[in-house]
Amino acid sequence: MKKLFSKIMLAGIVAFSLACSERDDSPRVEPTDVTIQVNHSEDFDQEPAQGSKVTLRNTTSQQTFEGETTADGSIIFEAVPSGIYDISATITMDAEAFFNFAGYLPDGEEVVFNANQTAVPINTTASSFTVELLAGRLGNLVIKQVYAAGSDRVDGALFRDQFIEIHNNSTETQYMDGLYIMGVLGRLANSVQDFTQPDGQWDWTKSVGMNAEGDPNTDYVYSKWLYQFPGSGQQYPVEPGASIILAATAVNHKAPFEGNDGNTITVNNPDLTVNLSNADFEVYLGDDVPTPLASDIDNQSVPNMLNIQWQGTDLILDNRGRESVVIFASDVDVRTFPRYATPNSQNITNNTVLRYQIPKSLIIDGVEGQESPTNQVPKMLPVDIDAGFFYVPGGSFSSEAGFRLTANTFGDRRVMKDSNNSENDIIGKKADPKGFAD
Ligand SMILES: [Ca+2]
Ligand SMILES: [Ca+2]
Ligand SMILES: [Ca+2]
Repeated sequence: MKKLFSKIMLAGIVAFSLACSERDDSPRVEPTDVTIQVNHSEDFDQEPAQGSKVTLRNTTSQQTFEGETTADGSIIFEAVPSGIYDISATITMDAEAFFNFAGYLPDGEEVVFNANQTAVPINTTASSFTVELLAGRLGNLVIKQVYAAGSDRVDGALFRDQFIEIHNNSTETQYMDGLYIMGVLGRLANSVQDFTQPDGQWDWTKSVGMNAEGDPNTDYVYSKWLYQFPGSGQQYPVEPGASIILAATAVNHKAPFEGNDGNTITVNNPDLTVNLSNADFEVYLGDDVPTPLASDIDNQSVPNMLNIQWQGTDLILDNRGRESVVIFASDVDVRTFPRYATPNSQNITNNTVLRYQIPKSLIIDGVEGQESPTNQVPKMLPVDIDAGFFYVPGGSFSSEAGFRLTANTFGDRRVMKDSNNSENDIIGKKADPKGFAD
């Protein structure tokens, strides 16, 4: 037994000596220079990640090497003893740094990316590694296009061709199912009254029966119109970089179509309007209003929104552009939320319109439209939802939409600019369903 052991030992020493015959006293744990390349994932086009903190930890000795990647996303650790290592990389970006990198603001104050590879053999023949940073879902649904102006009263489609487009600005598939879209009620006059705030906006603290946690004026928005997307959970996916169209009425407005009254609805100049026959959703109020619009026809191949509250007899947006739109999610059915009358109505009757009170914290995205910089109504959205506003230079019936700009393209994923300030993010341009502003 002892003899056999010695023979194996001897054979081992001989083999080792042979392997190291070119060098004299190389240690068994031969050091090597190790290169670690840190990249972002495909969501961000595998861009090199500058400033990532990288750690190598020997799983036996616990010896640790740390450093930060340079501009090309790499770092070199010198004289790392051969062995088994865990490799990790991390980078934390505050909201501003992430905006500079991606072109849209993240949900929280900061974003943390991580990469991990465990039990990696490192030796003279394995000394170069690439790791990929991952994070949770980054980004959200954003309102990409608001077409409120409509098209020429004589030659176009008036307001019946209006639509809203919502874009998945995130790194993961999202679902429209059950989300809400709402026009925010604002006062259309600047005059200061005893029921307004100093800027002329409704002072909701004076609404009959107001009872809300926090500030009714700054912590909530109130409904002008309100619809819910249909679906049971995962029926209506939107891939990263893709979008959906919510049409007032999902028909090709460029071509003649038959209205509810049997008469043909037509436009003189098809170039002024849009084809919404392939819209993803539409509003249909034919079963809800006493006198439906002739143009409000129900395209059977386009799912209808769930109608909660409406303004007029279809999804009719303010053609002068004074329209603020928010999308929000709520686990609790919004139909059970408190409702209030505007504070100028102090005698509530059966005919008083009550407005749903929506906590600002539920809002996924919101954009504020105004008629023009020189003709504004009181600000409708809290500044942390939209610090500014957009408008269309052509004004009413100009065929122009508020159109969100492109920030970046990562692989196939087109990312819209979102600084939560429409003044920087949205321009006025001819409406183009699923097109791009730039
Ligand atoms: Ca309709
Ligand atoms: Ca339909
Ligand atoms: Ca936003």
